[in-house]
Amino acid sequence: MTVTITAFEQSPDRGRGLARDMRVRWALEEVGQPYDVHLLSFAAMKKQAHLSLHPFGQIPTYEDGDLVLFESGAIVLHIAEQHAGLLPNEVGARARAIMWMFAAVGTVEPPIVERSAAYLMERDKPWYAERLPMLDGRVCAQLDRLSRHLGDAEWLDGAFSAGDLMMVHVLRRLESSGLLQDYPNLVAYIARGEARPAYKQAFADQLAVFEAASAGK
Ligand code: GTB
Repeated sequence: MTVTITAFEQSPDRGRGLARDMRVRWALEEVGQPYDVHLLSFAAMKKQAHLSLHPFGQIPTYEDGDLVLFESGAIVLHIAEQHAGLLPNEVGARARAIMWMFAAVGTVEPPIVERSAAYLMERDKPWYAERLPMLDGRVCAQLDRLSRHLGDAEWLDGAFSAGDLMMVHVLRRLESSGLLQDYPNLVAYIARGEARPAYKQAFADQLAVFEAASAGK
């Protein structure tokens, strides 16, 4: 049975690999699992056919036979549990890798998403300029701590894991923010993630979707 995931028919990030299907694609590439992609418009995401897979009407989803999952973190964890390569075998190291996945989506990502949402929805509002330093401050508080933890290490806890995969992708959303420049070790950490062959393949595949959709317009 082939795994099928869902992704944007035409991603609003214009193929920069920032939408969350990228995490799932990257994880599948890391473990060598082939997959199909079902592309969806915003309208299709809110139709019953997709809501029956994802109650919040979003991407990505993951289908493998009878198993249907949503939430990129849960999907990546499932992939990592099914295949070797993304989680260590030793119980403690495995628990810590999963802990970093949660840290990525539960601690580092929320202020980044809040900042992006404010830019998208409030940047023409009179309060935006006043609010931005507070949003930046919340993001940087987490970057300070993460940067201090990472130090000169290659990855967050020993070998590359699903925790790094999630964290690198979360941080990538800041690439055009200007906030990463004060954290050269985080910039290098992201670059190490992006240099992985599995990342490159996943990135190329999602970019090809965007380019094909743009060419067909
Ligand atoms: N917590 C869920 C998960 O991790 O899977 C969040 C899923 C989610 O937010 N999905 C978004 C979605 O389906 C796409 S990734 N949105 C459509 C909707 O809600 O109607 C979020 C995203 C979108 C666009 C950019 N971008 O343009 O840079 C980045 C990230």
